Amino acid sequence: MKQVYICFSTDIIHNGHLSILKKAAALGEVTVGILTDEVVASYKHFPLIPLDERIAMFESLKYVSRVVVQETLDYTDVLEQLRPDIVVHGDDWLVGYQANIRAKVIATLKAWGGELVEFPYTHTPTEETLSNLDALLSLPESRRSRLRRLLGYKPCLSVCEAHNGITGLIVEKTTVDTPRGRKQFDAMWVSSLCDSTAKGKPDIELVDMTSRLSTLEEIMEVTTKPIILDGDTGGQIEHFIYNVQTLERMGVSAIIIEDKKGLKKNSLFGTDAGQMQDSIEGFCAKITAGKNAQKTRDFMIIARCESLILEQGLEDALARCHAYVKAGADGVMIHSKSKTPDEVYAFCDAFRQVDAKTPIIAVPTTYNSETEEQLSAHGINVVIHANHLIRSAFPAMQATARSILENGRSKEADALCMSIKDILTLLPNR
Ligand code: SPV
Ligand code: MG
Repeated sequence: MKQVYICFSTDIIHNGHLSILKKAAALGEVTVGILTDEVVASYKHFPLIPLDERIAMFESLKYVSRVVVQETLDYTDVLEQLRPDIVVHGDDWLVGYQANIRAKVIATLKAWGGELVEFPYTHTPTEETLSNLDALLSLPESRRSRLRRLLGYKPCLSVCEAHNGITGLIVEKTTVDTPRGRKQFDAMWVSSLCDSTAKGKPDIELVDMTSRLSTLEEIMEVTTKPIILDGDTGGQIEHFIYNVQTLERMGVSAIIIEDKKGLKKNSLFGTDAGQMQDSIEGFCAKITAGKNAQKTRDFMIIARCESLILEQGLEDALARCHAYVKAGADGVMIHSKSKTPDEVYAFCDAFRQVDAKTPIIAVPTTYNSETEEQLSAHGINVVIHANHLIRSAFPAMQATARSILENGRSKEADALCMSIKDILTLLPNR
């Protein structure tokens, strides 16, 4: 009997899947490959159904003899292991980013005389309806837990700032095809700097929580990715515990609070701003109160250490972060305004000798020569690109405003703008 291989990433099995499986079974004994959660999340969306349940779903089908895990979008490794006679696929991968994958399948199969059999891809009404299930990803229960789940299987998450609906959509939808596969952001950072700047205000906890929550609402209405809120100092403990519960209820995945007190100013001012660090005991009490207040297991409270910003040294940063983890913090963010990554790497290397698993978060605004890959090699699990959408938008908007003033008309500014047609069709009607 011929050996047939077919790969799936779907959360739900509908008629179209059953029909192609039936055709595959008519060709021989069918092995189904299931893409891992990580691979599905990287090229499509976060899977609603986790890998082990998707495996069980396919194992129970009469057309399927066995199920294996396919660990990359590229078929080469799995095909070389299984050496099937036939690979089955719909004919929907002739163009687009999958065309390369298809070409490699054909080349790999050649080595043992295998063939690719493609069946016409049929869009069914059921499939259309089920694709709306993506909307479930934005529900609080589903969205909230996703940051923890991503941290569970991805060594390093890439996070970008969003400060309103449109920037949320940019973080949600932007994808790039790289030689190593499709890439997209894993989560959004709702920065205090960007949220304040977008409202024309300084980053001093002047934009109050009610206003921050309305920014979150605006972003959450149009996106599905997990959200990390920059919670500044977390405020008074008595207020913090209420805010934790509100954020949880909304479906925010994590809040990061920093160990400063008094009038908070942006960290990148460093020691010039005369900022005060909280005591270890004071900040630990805030973390513990927040952890005791939260109602779900999913929500994360991440402690941000300002010792390097305030030039208190590596030992102080380490002592504080270990204490914060003991007090219940689900992760530590080590911040730095240095132009090189040296002090952050020294911190990470020393921290990891004592604590192998607590997630480390970094914000490489000043040391941005480092790639996510280099940061990850030092044990950093979340890289936040904290302010880049607003910083890139501002000069673009300013140039347009100047051009209109200088020319007394907007014709010259057309070159700086997207077309009316594009802006009108940017957002699909829902
Ligand atoms: C923010 O984005 O608001 C931050 C990071 O807190 S930083 O601006 O570097 O302090
Ligand atoms: Mg901030």
